[in-house]
Amino acid sequence: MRGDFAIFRTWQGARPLVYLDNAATTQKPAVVLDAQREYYERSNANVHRSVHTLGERATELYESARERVARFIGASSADEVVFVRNATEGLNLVAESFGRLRLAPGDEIVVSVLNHHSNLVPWQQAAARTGATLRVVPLTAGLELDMKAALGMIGPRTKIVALTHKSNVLGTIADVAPAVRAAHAHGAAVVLDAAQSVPHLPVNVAELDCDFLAFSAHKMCGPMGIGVLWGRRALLETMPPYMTGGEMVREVTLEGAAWNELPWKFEAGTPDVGGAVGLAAAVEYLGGIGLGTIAAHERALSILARERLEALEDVQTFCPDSGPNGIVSFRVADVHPHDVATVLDQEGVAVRAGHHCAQPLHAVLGVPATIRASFYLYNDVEDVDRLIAGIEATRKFFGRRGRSDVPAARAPDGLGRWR
Ligand code: C6P
Repeated sequence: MRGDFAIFRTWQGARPLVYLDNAATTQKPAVVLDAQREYYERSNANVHRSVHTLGERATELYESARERVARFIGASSADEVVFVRNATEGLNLVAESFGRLRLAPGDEIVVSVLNHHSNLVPWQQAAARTGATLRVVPLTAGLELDMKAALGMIGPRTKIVALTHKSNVLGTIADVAPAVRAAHAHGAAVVLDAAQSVPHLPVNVAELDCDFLAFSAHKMCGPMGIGVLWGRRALLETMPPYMTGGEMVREVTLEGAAWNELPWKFEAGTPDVGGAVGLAAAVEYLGGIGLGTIAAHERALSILARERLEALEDVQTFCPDSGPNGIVSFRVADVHPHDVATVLDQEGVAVRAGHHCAQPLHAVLGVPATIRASFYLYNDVEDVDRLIAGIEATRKFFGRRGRSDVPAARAPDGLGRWR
């Protein structure tokens, strides 16, 4: 697949590029870049407001992209697919609009310690606005979502259950079915952050039976600047708009306005038409390979990476018992993760170091930061070799005992996984 991605040819580093920062954003294949370029060269116009040919062509491309996305995630109607800027905006939309509608003092929002800040901070804010409180589902000792604890928390006060489908740090895939059933039994809605699952696994909203699901195009070979919020029609229809202005209204007088139909009620202003076209091309590209194939490929590479990292004396990994799923976060004893990432970069290996916008999770893991290698369809076994060689270079650079000014990881916080 690497031949589809120009970045590997245009890279000018001393060594060939090994890109292992796919959880942050993925590279873009030629079909996506071509689709966007072709749109701007041949069909560019504003949508939903022009009767001229270009305007109609742009509208047709934009709306057919929505239909393509709807089919990709198993939505029953394209009207349930709202184009937003990214997963973060989709989650904020739900927290603000649905939260305003549904939450009152004494109500509870169930989140998990796996949640990315984008699926945590909006709920903290919603709770502060409405007087609701947050309940936080912990992890098991095996770094899985503690479903038993989740089921103990979901009850008559629960109005919203907002979970991470796949963790961007641990790669843990949450089997959310029991939580969905419990939430629905109590009349609560389930919001899934699918920023790391839709790009990497087959995801079907009908099978998941969730109520909202958000993801970003840029993590799935698509462009930056566009994402998707899928929502159950019955809920979206009752929700107030998130932003107001042009396009999202049916009629406006000086006294007030009536809202447009779904999904446009939630798409104020000129949308990212070129982005939607690029996203549709990305969906087509991934669909052509098969999400099951992608998931298996990444999993195999990450299992190998984890094994080889753990074979190194000074390395500890953070993976769930169910195995790494395309993501391996780790630490090299006594060397700060940013230093490791800097040495790896000099070796042509791009990884991310830090808290990955999941500070509460790192607090539970007992470390302020990790190094993260995240795989995608264009990675291969040689990339794992280069990662391991880069870690060897890091250990050599800092000496076996490493620098003394960086504190070692704290003792395991009841999770008991590391030395
Ligand atoms: N995680 C990472 O390096 P946006 O920025 O809106 O496209 O995606 C936010 C987001 C939400 N949920 C999860 C699980 C995510 O992983 C992310 C983005 C990147 O891990 C950037 S922090």
